[in-house]
Amino acid sequence: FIIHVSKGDSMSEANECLFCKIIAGEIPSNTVFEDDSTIAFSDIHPKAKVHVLIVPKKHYATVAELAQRDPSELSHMVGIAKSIADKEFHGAYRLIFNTGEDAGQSVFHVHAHVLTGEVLAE
Ligand code: DGP
Repeated sequence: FIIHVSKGDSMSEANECLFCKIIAGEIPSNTVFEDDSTIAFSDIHPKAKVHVLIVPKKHYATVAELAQRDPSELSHMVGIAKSIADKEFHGAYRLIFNTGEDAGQSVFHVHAHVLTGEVLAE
């Protein structure tokens, strides 16, 4: 059979994308926040005491694409990061968007890494 992939959906969301599967509930995750547009869950390989991934439910590959196509979602994600850090570590946190394979991006569905919960080394 033929899978029709529309322009912009380079990753077939249902079939290929790991984070789309987590959003769909097909793969379990430790969800710490969810609303209509966004989900946040614990990273499977934590690099700090609290390491959460904030993920838009709509599939965008990178933060650059998100900033162009849905800037209000990007600022919503920053607000969620702040509220997680307010709860976990008096509002101190590190927010990272790995962008491109050579910068360490391994999942091409945009996500913000929130590192918090402890004093972070440089
Ligand atoms: P990046 O390398 O920036 O694309 O980050 C991808 C992150 O996703 C990485 O820190 C590990 C995490 N990760 C990969 N697979 C899973 C999974 O199945 N569940 C969860 N919760 N996190 C995952």
